Amino acid sequence: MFNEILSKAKVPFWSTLLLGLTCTNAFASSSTLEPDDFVGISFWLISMALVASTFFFFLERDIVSTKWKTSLTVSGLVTLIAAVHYFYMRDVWVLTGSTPTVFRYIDWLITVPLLMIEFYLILSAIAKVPAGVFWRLMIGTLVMLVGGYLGEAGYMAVLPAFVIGMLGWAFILYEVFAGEASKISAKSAPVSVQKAFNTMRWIVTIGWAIYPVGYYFGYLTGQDPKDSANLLNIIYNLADVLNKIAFGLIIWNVAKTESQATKA
Ligand SMILES: *C/C=C(C)/C=C/C=C(C)/C=C/C1=C(C)CCCC1(C)C
Repeated sequence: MFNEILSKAKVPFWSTLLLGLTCTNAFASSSTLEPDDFVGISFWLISMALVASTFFFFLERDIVSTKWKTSLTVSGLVTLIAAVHYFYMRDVWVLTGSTPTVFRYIDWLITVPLLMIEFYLILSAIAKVPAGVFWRLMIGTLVMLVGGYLGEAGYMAVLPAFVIGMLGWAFILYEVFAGEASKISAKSAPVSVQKAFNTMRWIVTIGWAIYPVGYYFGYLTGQDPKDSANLLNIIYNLADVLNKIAFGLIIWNVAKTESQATKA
């Protein structure tokens, strides 16, 4: 009987179950959240928005055609991984009032490469993409994050670390605006995919620019450390909403539109 249930249950069932279990973690602690701790409140809000987005992306896999399913899976994984890290980050912040740098960077180290994979997938759904595109996006990501971490965790002076991070990001921007990835999109993609690709690269430009702004206000203004920590975390949190949830919604939108177009 159990086997029968196992074989009949579809993917959304399993992901929903898994998420349900994950959510129990969300209620685990942080009982000391103060009504005037706005940074703490933002951690809470975003944790929940990330959980809801994960449900949404996994369930919506059902309505798109096969070649788009992986993209939605990856979007859901990004918000799932971030949700779990937000539970931990929220606790560090609420309980100690300090910046949860390690959890933040572990999260980024997994989710930023996944977002880069989305670029690759969205192009792969319509054209053959050389592996070099993928590797260049990965290298840029690593340089950017290692630079940032060395600065934020105190292994290096904050300014040179910032410069290293900026160089990694510049390398990614070059690839998506002028490199091979952009040429493939311009040459072979249908209009809706080109539009999505275009929006995604503006997210990587404008949306991602919010992070170095956060770093600047967190470490480079010479202000009171408590104010700097507040600003740093609120700016990073807002940036995550845009770059994880909105980014996923753009992909969901193009996947849905393209699936309907090819069905008709
Ligand atoms: C879901 C998380 C995302 C999309 C995180 C993105 C993070 C960045 C774009 C970080 C960029 C940084 C620089 C460009 C300069 C150095 C400091 C960083 C690491 C904050």
